Amino acid sequence: MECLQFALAGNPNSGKTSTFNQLTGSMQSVGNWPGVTVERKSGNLKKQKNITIQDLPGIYSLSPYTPEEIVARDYLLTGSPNAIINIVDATNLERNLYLTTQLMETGIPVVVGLNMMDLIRKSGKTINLDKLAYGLGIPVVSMSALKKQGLQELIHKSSQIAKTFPPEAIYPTYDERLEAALSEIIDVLGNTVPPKQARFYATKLFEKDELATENLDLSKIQRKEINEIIAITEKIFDDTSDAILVNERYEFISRLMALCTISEKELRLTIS
Ligand code: GDP
Ligand code: K
Ligand code: MG
Repeated sequence: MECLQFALAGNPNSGKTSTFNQLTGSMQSVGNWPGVTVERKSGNLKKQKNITIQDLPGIYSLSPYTPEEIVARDYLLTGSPNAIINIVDATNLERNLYLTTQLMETGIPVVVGLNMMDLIRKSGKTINLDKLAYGLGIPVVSMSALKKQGLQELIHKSSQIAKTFPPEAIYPTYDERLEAALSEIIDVLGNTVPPKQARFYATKLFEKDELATENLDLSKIQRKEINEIIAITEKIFDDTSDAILVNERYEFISRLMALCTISEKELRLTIS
């Protein structure tokens, strides 16, 4: 039987541990990530022993500012999981999706587990899952780790996407002027990075992420060309590169939110 490894990623308090415990039961092994005192937990599925779940520390982004972010990012770039299960707190959708955009850029297939849906139902709010999935371009599964709902579907979708993921990675697209800069950086990178991770490294180099710059063995000419691309784009946007990217991520997310959520006010207007 084929062995699959899924990484569980999400913001702190999104419900990762609850999901992990439901999926693996007592089949867990606990330790530390190398070099840091961040807890490392992995386990096999209760029902499908060939599937291993790697719990990652709770994070808000893949910018390596905290030990948790470094651990999660290193694992995603070098541990080659077959899929990422991104646990998203549906009651904090907008904020949680910020990490989702970055997870998608790693080139690893992502499934969103839209958790806490029991609370959404109770609140009377609605999230259109089809539209959210359409806008993201990846599967979204409605779930509640607390009520043990949606977990089988989550695993089913993850196994599916791990096996059928198209060769072209799916990731959010931004303003065409930023897209132009990113594809120029990808051209400059050439075969310096694995093709699937080119988008990830292009965004990180664009935002002048020091760890990415250190990790890559770029020539002087490559560095110079990338710096020129960044400088021109900063001029065009009249903003710093890291701010450009953050803004574009939030623009993408607010378009998504407009697509998939209906405010209670709008709902009342349509009813009355
Ligand atoms: P983690 O920080 O991502 O590992 O999140 P936890 O699994 O520790 O969950 C954070 C809190 O949210 C805990 O109090 C959980 O009981 C609660 N929680 C997790 N999933 C759900 C859910 O689907 N519905 C509700 N109502 N609460 C949940
Ligand atoms: K917690
Ligand atoms: Mg936890």
